[in-house]
Amino acid sequence: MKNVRWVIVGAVVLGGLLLATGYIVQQTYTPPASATAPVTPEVRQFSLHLLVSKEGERVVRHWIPAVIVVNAGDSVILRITNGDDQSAHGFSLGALNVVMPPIPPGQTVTVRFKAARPGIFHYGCNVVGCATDHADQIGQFIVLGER
Ligand SMILES: [Cu+2]
Repeated sequence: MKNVRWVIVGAVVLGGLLLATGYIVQQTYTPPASATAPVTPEVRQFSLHLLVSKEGERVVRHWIPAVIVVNAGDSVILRITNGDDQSAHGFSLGALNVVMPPIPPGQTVTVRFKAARPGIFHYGCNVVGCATDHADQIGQFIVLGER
């Protein structure tokens, strides 16, 4: 009988704590404005570089940044620099109809376009045969938004 009484007291105390905790969490939690506000299209600018580096004896080229994230509807300005002083490289983000002619060594070009639809797209060099690592010169362009 004594044990049953302690079990009941424990259950009442535990239930009270859970209710108080739930009440406090409910009273103090407010979602951040960014989670509730509608996304307003912005103009987003990025500098994108095709950088040349060495991995051991092998010369490799990487787009930096390798991932660009924008919101659907944003106007995007890309300043694209070919950091390779030996050969021309291009830029293509075909899924969003962005295709640039070959960029001479060391040169920078600018392109402006609208991130018209959400998705995960790939960009890369479109000068076939530019270098042995041509196929590795890729990056991701992520457009956030509801489909
Ligand atoms: Cu290339």
